Amino acid sequence: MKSDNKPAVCVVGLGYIGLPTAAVIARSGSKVLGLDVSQKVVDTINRGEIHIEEVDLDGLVQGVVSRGLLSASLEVAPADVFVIAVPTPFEKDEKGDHAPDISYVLAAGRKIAPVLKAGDVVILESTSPVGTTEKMRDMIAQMRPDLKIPYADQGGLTRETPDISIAYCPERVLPGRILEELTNNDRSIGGITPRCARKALAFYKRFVRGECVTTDARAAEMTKLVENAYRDVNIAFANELSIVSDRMGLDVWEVIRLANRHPRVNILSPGPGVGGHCIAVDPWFIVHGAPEETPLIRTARGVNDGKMHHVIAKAEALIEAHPDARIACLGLAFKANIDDFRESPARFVASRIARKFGERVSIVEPYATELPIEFTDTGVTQIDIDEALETCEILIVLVDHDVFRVVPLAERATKLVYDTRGIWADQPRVVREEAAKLALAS
Ligand code: SAJ
Repeated sequence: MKSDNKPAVCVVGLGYIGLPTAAVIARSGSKVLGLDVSQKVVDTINRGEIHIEEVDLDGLVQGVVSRGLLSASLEVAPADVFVIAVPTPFEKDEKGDHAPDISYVLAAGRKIAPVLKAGDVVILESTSPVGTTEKMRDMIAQMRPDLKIPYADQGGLTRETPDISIAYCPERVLPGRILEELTNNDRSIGGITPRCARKALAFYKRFVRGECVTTDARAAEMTKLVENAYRDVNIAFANELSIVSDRMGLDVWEVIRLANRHPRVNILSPGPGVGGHCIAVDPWFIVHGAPEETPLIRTARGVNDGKMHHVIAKAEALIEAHPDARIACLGLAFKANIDDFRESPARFVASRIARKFGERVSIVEPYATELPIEFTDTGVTQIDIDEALETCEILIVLVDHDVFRVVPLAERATKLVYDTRGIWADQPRVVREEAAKLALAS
């Protein structure tokens, strides 16, 4: 590491996590080289622009690029610290189960191995199945027999002082709040050895204000998976309650609001399913690692995926019961106030409704400039919330965007509403059906 104590850093993968991370490290004064496999991404960043949406990221990237602290490239160069933030998707294995694909992590390790030198620190941030950091270490060891590589034998102590340090340190930031959470959240830092953890800790201390807690690499890998599985299981509980409440004619939102008044109960919110790239994915990494021991986590995944089909069936029944009504699906994003439509249950539900009811359907998504590809040729139109309130009798709330949340009761009291997010607690429950029938008849 350099004597001015500002390590040169190489961030591999300039996506939703890698780019903000690279920018925050650059802001702390380190020179950062960002690597990506896409020439387009590299060119965009080198112009001081960004290819993803994230609050305040544009200004930060523009600033650090113009100060010469951040640049992007397709090609690796020597650095003091390497941070790997590449995707770890899953694929269906031969049994139809979800197998984690760590090939991008190993490819990143292969890429940096030739430029590693004594004293370097390699940190994996990608969400990874337990044991991935060790696999990456083994690959680096194979490619660089000239370097002493850390091994956690002898109770975490190595016979010789290794040349390089290797650690796992997962990100735990929320899209939409990434810059703030990157700096303020606590971090778990898992070293292959305690010495590796301390080296990585010294690096994170340069730009993280949250507490940094050290452990070993496998525990840190599992911690990340557990955090998202915990949330998935708890959302599954809420989603199951919503299906039970539908069956029993209860308002699940009211039941949850009341139950949460208990000092030790905190039920999460039902929705149309669980989306995004983390909570719906990471639990499978645990299930894959211990298939016999994970009935709860596996079932939670099934409940959350099943909720999408429950919502589709309920929406279809409502629409079919009102053959003259026009329908507005409110929202396509995977959660509120973001423009991310990948792995979105709202998008899945809306597209099924669009395919089935065609021209009767309109989509409202303030964060989309155009509708995703699967809506092509369905006959649906994209309208704004004002037009939806003026022209549609059925409103299906799929995303809790603020712009939907603030619609006052007076503008929707006569509508037939299926609110999968519980944003309109004051919507009349019994009268609304009758009122809407009258509105249709007039
Ligand atoms: N959701 C519900 N009900 C709830 C909360 C969420 O249905 O009560 C749904 C959302 O609508 C969305 C999905 O779950 O479809 C996930 O949304 P989220 O806001 O809970 O989480 P993500 O996927 O944006 O980010 C998560 C976060 N993990 C946890 O909160 C434990 C984040 O801190 C992680 O960094 C991120 O995953 C990740 O990258 O792993």
